[in-house]
Amino acid sequence: MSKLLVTGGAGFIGSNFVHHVIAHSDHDVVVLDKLTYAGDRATLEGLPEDRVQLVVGDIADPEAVDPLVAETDAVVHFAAESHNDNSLSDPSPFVQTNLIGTFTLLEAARRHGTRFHHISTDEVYGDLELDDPAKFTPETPYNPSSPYSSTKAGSDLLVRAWVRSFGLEATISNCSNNYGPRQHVEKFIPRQITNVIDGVRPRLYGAGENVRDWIHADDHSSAVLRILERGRIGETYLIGADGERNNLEVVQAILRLMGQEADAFDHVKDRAGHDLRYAIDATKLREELGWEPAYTDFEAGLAATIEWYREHESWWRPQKAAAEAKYAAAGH
Ligand code: NAD
Ligand code: TDX
Repeated sequence: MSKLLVTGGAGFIGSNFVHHVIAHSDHDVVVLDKLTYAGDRATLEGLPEDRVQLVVGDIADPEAVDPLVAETDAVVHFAAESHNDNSLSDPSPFVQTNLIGTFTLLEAARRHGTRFHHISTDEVYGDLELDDPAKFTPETPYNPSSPYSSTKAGSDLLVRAWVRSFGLEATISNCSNNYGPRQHVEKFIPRQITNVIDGVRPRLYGAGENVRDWIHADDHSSAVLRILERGRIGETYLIGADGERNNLEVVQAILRLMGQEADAFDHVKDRAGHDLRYAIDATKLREELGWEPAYTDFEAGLAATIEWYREHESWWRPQKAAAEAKYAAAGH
C-alpha cells in the first residue's frame, strides 16, 4: 500500500488520521473533502506538500470520485454528516452524503478493485441501559435511533453487501465518541470548553445521566491504520478505550479544569430520542491486532484539549456564532 484516498480528511477525525499517517507510516495521502461547514483546509496545515494533496469535491459525485479511486491503493472513508442534532433539524444531507456518498465510493472501488476501509460509529447499535453489564460487540444487532445513526447503519450494510456480493476487499470499524484538538464546536466537549472561554455556562441536555465511551482521536487513528494494514477482509472491528463517563461528570471535569464552580452549568432541553448509553467491547481489536490506546487518562487528555482550544481561538472562533445560533433555534 502506498497511496491512500482519505475522504473527509479536512474534518476532525479524518485530519487527525492524515497527520497520524504522515507521522507513523510511509503512505502518501490524497484527501477528498467537500469542505462543508465542518471541513477546514487549515486542519491540514503543516503537512508535507509532496505527501498530502487536498482535492475539494463531493463523495456523492461519481465524476469526482472515479478518477481518484482509479489511482489509489486504498480508500479510507471518513466523510459524513456527523452531528446528531443537525440530523434532527434536517436529515436530507445525511441521506445524501452518508448513503449516496458511500454508495458512490463503493461502486468506484468495485470498478477498480480497490481496498476499502469504512469508518463508522457505535451509534449503529442503538443504546444500552445504564446498569447493563453488556457492551457493544461486533455481533450486537443494529438498532439505530437518529437520522444520523440510521444513515451510518445503512452505509455499513452497503459495505457488507459489497463484500459479500461483489468480493470487495473491505473492512469496517465502529468507534465510540472521540475528543481531542480540531473538533467542531458544535460537539459536546468543544462546545462547553469554548462556552467557558466566552464566559457562558455549559449546557447539559436533560439530567446529564447519558453515558458516552470517550476515546482520544489519536487512538482512533492508530486503530484505523492498524486495521487498514493488518485487519482481515470482510471483518468489523469495534474501537474503544474503556472511557465510559456520564455527561454530568464530563461537564464537571471541564469546569474543574477551567477553574469554575462545579455547579456553573445549566440544564437545557433534552435531545429528541437521546441515546442513553454507549459502551464498546474492543477485545477483538486488542487481541487479534494487538492494538492498545495511548490515552488512558481521560482527565489528562481533556486538559490538553482545553489547552488546545485556549491556544487556537483563531481556528474555532469563525464557527462559534453559527453553531450557537443553530442551538438557540432548537432550544438547546
Ligand atoms: P466532521 O463533521 O468533523 O468531518 C466530516 C468531514 O467530511 C468534513 O471535513 C466535511 O467537509 C466532509 N464531508 C461532509 N460531506 C462530504 C461530502 N459529501 N463529500 C466530501 N466530503 C464531505 O466529522 P468527524 O467527527 O471527524 O467524523 C468523521 C467520521 O467518523 C464520520 O464518518 C463519523 O460518522 C465517524 N465517527 C465519528 C465519531 C465522533 O465522535 N466524532 C465517532 C465514531 C465515528
Ligand atoms: O450542548 C450539548 N449538551 C449535551 O449535554 C451537546 C452538544 C451535547 N450534549 C450531550 C448529548 C450526548 O449525550 O452530550 C453527549 C455527546 O453529544 P455529541 O457531542 O453531540 O455526540 P453524540 O451525539 O454522542 O455523537 C458523537 O459520537 C458518535 C459524534 O457526534 C458522532 O459523529 C459519533 O458517531
